[in-house]
Amino acid sequence: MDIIAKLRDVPLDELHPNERLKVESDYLRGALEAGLADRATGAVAEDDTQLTKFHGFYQQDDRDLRDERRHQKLEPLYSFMVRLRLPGGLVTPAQWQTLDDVSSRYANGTLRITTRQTFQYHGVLKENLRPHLQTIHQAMVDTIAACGDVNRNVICTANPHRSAVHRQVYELSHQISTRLLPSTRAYHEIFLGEERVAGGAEERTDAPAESDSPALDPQEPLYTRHYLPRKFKVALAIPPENDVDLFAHDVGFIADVQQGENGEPGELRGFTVCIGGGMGMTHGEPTTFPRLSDPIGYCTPEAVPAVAEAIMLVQRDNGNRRDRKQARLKYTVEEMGLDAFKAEVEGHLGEALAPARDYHFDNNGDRLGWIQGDDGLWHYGLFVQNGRIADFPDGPQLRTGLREIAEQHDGDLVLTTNQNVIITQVDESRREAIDALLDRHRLVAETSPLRRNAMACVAFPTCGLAMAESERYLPSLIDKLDAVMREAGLADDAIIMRMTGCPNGCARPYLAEIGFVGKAPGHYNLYLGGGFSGQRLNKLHRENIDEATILETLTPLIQRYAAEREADEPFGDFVIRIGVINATTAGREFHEV
Ligand code: SRM
Ligand code: SF4
Repeated sequence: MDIIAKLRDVPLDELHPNERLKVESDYLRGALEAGLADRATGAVAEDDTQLTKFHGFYQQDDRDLRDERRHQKLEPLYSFMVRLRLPGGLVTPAQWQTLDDVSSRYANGTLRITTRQTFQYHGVLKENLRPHLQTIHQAMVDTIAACGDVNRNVICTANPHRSAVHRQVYELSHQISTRLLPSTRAYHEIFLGEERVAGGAEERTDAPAESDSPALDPQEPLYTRHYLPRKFKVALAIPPENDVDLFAHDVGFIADVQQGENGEPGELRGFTVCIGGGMGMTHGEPTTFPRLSDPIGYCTPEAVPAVAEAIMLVQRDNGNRRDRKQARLKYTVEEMGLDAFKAEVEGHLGEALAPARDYHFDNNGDRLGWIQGDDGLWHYGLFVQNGRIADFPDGPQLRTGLREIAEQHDGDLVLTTNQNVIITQVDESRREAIDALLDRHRLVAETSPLRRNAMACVAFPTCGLAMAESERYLPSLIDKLDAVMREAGLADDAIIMRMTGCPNGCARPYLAEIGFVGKAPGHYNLYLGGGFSGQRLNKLHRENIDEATILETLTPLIQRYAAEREADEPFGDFVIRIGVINATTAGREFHEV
């Protein structure tokens, strides 16, 4: 039964209030036009704060200044976070220069690489939203569906220029993104000045010629005016690299590649399809939990966009629309069972998926430094601490340096899901020049493997959900843990460490060997035992601890790891083997000791 049939007899009042907002929004227009014109406030209307998400931006206020503004009887200092849709993370040098320009013209002068391979801007004032979106539109970049209850930025193993298979997988990320775009013209009308066509939204011009889905709603054929119950995320990975953390997403496609010479990928044969991953949970609510996706079958490369669409339609029609905390696809899978979900997917496809195939991942990091692609060109993976591209006083001049590289180099720049950037397509003869630029702007600092493998989410001061610091705090905690690692003789070892300011899991902390999740200012839950290649969730070890207790807890464990580990044994496996923590084998058992 489709969504319209299912929801026809259910009064909207029985569903989550956001469901009414979507249905009554006139296909995501709401009162945004009037809200943008209202100069009396830096905010938009309350209801519209939900709708802006579908267009790629969030209303926020500076949390550092909240109390001061309240005392001064001023409204909070509202601004917007703007997130780009950038499937596969590729930015041309010309686009980079435009994106860099707008960061100082309309935002806070920094660019933030996200854990989903795109850029975010912070501090965009309401009056600057239109000029911001119009400028990036001229560079062929948009923010459509970057947030909201729709398919989000599609991510894939980084760098299409590394091999023919990387290119094919990157192109699939674009095909999925285009196919699953909402059809409404609201974005073009409200932000880009397009005239509204009488009668409402037009059919999208980039829609696939033969969509497999029934046209339930001519204005919004895939989503209908109900859109999805919740966000929906797709990732594609090329083993042995699991840089995208494949199992953390609603849908994951694992490339099945016939190995070529020198271990580089050869021919792309198809994809194992996984469903039901997700990270978010709520402290103290055991019915919410992170979950890793499960394989449900295998498909050809050509079938990938249709399979992604079919899975999205099953989630659209079966996801929980009463309780947003239970609305992600991972809970739909738990509720329906994997087999029933799969059967509905196959119903949409009109054929059965082939059996899933074996795969092998051996890491979930990025390949930093110089590597050579299969066409002989070189690619430089540059570490960017927590993805923040800025000029740091006494530190790397990341913004200026990368800007200069974009001006002087004609290869693309590719963002990674570990918040780094790859300078691609460098000819042997140009390597020295790039090295000189990296040096001049101090872009390549001496960093430990611990730091290079760490990620933190944004958290304070912009994130409205943060309970503790993350991006602004993790670097100093790593200074201290680096010292512990050095003293233990582990200066050259990598342990995957991640931090978030709340349990929503934006830096995928439940996949880390050591995960910190904010509980209150200065206090974190400490999780241990994640898999080194993103194949196993971790588990709670200590609750609500401060920095002193973090160091007291981790120092002896790191020392024991140095003394007792087996050859090539990752830290996450070690803490399980010595009985410090039990392995988490299924999301629903995440909270069990
Ligand atoms: Fe996230 C909400 C930042 C990746 C799970 N996330 C937010 C918001 C928008 C806060 C809010 O709702 O008010 C954060 C904005 C902070 C700011 O000031 O910029 C935010 N999420 C981020 C980013 C920027 C973190 C980063 O440091 O890079 C990432 C942007 C990704 C992108 O480009 O699209 C980001 N968020 C993730 C991921 C990782 C991923 O997708 O691979 C997750 C976990 C995976 C998942 O979805 O299960 C994630 N974010 C959440 C959740 C919890 C969702 C859930 O199922 O419970 C929320 C809260 C919500 O949706 O209600 C959230
Ligand atoms: Fe904000 Fe929490 Fe996401 Fe961090 S994990 S960006 S604190 S929502």
